[in-house]
Amino acid sequence: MKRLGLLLALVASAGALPAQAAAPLARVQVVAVEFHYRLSRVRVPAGPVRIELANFGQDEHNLTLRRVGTTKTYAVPSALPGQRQTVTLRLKPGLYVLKCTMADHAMLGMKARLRVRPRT
Ligand SMILES: [Cu+2]
Repeated sequence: MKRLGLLLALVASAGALPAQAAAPLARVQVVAVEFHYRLSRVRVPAGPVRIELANFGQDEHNLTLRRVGTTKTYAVPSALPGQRQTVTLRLKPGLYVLKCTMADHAMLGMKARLRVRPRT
């Protein structure tokens, strides 16, 4: 009986460790209409971020993200009117520029900024 108690204590403490170490998931919703984005928030902590593109417009829209000073571009697949697309990215601290790459949408105003701040 003593051994069972010890075993249960070990299992309980082992199970608690990963939960403390994992960074919580941040979420951002980006609503797309002609021709701008509306973000649910403009700042998120670094780490895993779930981005949902919700197309409330009448044209097809997509979303790309690029951290200022870098060349890597993350892409959220395009969404038809009424559709949503979701991706989960692991973002480093910095300023990200969001753009729609459909036709001339970015030039017409489909641009936004997202600040990813260091996790404290
Ligand atoms: Cu667009």
